[in-house]
Amino acid sequence: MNAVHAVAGSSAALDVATIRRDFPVLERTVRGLPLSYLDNAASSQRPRAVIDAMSRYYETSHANVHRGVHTLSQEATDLFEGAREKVRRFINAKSTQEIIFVRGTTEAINLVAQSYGRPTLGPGDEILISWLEHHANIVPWQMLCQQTGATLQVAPITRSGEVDFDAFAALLSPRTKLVALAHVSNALGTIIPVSRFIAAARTRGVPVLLDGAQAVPHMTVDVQALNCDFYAFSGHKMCGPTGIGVLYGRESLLSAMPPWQGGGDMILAVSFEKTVYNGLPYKFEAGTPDIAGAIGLGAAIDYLEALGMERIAAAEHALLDYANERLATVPGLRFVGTAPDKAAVVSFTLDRVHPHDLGTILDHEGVAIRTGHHCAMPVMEFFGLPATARASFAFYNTPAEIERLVAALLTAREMLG
Ligand code: 7TS
Repeated sequence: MNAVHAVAGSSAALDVATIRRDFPVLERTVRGLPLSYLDNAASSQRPRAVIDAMSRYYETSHANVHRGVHTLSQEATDLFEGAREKVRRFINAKSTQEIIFVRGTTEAINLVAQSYGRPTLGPGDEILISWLEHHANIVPWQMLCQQTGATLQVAPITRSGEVDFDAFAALLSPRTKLVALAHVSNALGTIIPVSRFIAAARTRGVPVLLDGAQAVPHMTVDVQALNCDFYAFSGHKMCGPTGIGVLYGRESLLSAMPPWQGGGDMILAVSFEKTVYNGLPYKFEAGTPDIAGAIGLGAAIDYLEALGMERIAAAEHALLDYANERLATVPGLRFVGTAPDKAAVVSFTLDRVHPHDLGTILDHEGVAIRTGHHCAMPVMEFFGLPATARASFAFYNTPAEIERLVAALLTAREMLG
């Protein structure tokens, strides 16, 4: 019995010791020490159920999808489309036509920029983002601005790392043609109260894209309740494989958008005179998709759902509280990003110790954290820092791992501080 079966159906807290046995990599050592993997915001680890689902597909059912009447092709298609239905249910989209498989959050945002933004925006139009975005939610819009003559507007953040709602609302104008916001900040962990922002934009008729890369793995996401127009996320941050992600789009918008890549699967008929495009969602899925990736993502969703997103959120919140309390005892440690509502991400600096040196020393202690600008250079600039150290937790982490982080930080301080 794996951990999923052990806890399914009960309202008890997660049994982390059992859950950890579902993740083969958590059993390995690093430099002779047990691994404390605290870099989940960059990429989470995979349970055996995900690895097995992908191996089983390759071992028994691999063929190309949507194009063969033979048994293997039909099996592969059923598994692939079954995964799409799991994604739809997981984020409560109305229809599988609204679920586009892409490589990840980055590709999803680029798709919207090029397929929604490029034909509709022109000089004088504005795209409104915030100061705490990941580069994936900045650069595609800058490229779009260069292509169309539109301009990028940026809503400021506060010292605690929250998006300033009043400033955001003041930046909304008849020129605003699209709002693109993180649901959860990767560099600071801030949970943005997106409903408020979405309501403000939508009353002015402005569509909203949410970058959900850091939200979907850690909380219940319901795209209909959010009432957003686009929602992007990545499989590899939610216990699924790399190379697969999702763009949710409101059907009325997706149907009006032209395809962004041409090729097989996205067409109904091709002649040299004219090509008739396929319907949704295939119009946006040119070429052979990442079939195994989608199947693995479906298995990851099964795994997370069996644990229960609410229990996952509660477990991670307890880890965040514990980390905040314990890290506050480390002399010279300064938290960066102190919003009251946060996902389990802690960014910090340590006096007189460069984050990169810190990362290296921690690795020698078997503790994996991320150091650097976290692909959010404007956030670093805002706080006047070149980099931070960032510990980010998943439901399989333990207080003992946080103790090891604290001990390793004290060691680093002794060596370098
Ligand atoms: N948006 C956010 C909020 C992210 O955290 C990331 C990845 C992306 C977009 C891009 O996702 P991808 O799967 O397309 O690469 N964030 C991180 C991070 O924090 N450390 O490494 C990658």
